[in-house]
Amino acid sequence: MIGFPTSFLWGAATSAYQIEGSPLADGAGASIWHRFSREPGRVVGGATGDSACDHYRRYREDIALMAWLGINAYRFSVAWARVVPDGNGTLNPKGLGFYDRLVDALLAQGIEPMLTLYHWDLPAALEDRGGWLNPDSAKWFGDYAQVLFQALDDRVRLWLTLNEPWVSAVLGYLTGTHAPGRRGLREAALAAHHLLLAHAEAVTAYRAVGRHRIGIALNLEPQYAASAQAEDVEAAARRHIYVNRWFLDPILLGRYPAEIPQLFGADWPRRALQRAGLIRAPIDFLGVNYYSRALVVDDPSGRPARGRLVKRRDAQLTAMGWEIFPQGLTEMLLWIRREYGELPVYITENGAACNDPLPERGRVLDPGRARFLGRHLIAAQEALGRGVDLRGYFAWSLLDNFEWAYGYSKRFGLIHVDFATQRRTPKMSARFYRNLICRGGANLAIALGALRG
Ligand code: GBH
Repeated sequence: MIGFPTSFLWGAATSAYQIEGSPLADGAGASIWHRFSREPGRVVGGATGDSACDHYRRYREDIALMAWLGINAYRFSVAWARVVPDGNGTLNPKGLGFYDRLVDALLAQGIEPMLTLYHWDLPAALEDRGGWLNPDSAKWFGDYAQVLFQALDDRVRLWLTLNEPWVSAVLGYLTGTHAPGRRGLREAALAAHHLLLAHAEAVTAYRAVGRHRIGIALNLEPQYAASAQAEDVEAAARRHIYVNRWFLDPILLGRYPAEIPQLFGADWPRRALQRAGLIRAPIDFLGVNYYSRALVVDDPSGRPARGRLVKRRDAQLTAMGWEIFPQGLTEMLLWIRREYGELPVYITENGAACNDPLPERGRVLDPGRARFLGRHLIAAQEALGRGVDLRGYFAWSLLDNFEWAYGYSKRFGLIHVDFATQRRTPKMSARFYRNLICRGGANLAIALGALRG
């Protein structure tokens, strides 16, 4: 099996609202997650990101941990409302200053920053103007992106426009489980469309002023039929279009899959879409967030793809209930190349929630997470060997953090965080990853085999 290239990026990822805390510090505006988490019943235990990992104040300590871990890249996101408190309008230099110092501190440790412009924390002031349902939202995002390009493109060489716009649209506007908590099929389709236009707006702006590379991070999930029955096979095919192609096709091919308007039926906002038109703005690389696969059965009541997810009885699940399925990562990477052609790819997120034991004598034994990472890295290596232009891997997440609607009840970190004291303890999985990075990914299978517990 071929090894990882020497230029490979070994990274870890986080996002602003999930780790920073101090959401209103230094003149920042509130975000939709700041608001949403305050609504009763939205987040497990009524948790908010008010403190989270206190990274806003402890970023230097966290960068020291990154240096110990040996990662040569770090993916983080910028809180839009820190930089532009009203979302569109006056710049807040203090908010921008935080990211300016963060980038400098990363570079001083030889860590390549990968910056996500939007990881779900829309300024609340923009939500008051309709949020992603407002056709002006693409322009708002483009203006905000410009500010960051101008401030940081001299030092940031890897940019991502949006994180998982599918999740923003579906969980935020269809199921209502994420901010802003709306529930309408038509709204989800419209929000998705404006998110895509926002992405294109930022990419187009980047071509005028940027000197490096820009892409987008998508949640991609292979869809398997739960049985060989034609109904289930067709349901899986519909969900594949809904989960994977809905965003990939417009971004890479400049048009929606023909089946998408059919899936949404009367809720497809045809008039609005016709007037807006779709912009295809070629990206420099694709970010793939991979966690699991889906097993699908036909279900006429499932909106909009008329499918429902099931679990195999013998499936290995993480603490999120997501099946551990590394082979799906190889298949997804190969499918992307087959379908859309040669394209540089980064795995921008991959990780597992586990029921970790509490730290004991400075140790946290999480062999399940170490095994998860190792097995997915083998799957990544397999794709590399089969010609995929894979440039890097970012473990989700550097730290235990605010897991959206699950609050602090789910832990994804390589590093344990005691949220009462903010004490950090690297887990066994962090040591596993550290040793692996140190060897440049060599002897992966042997390291995996040596894991106990
Ligand atoms: C990522 O999204 C986020 O980027 C990150 O912020 C978060 O902390 C991390 O994962 C862990 O949750 O059953 O059809 O609704 C999660 C990606 C996409 C994975 C939707 C589960 C379920 C598909 N998720 N997917 S469906």
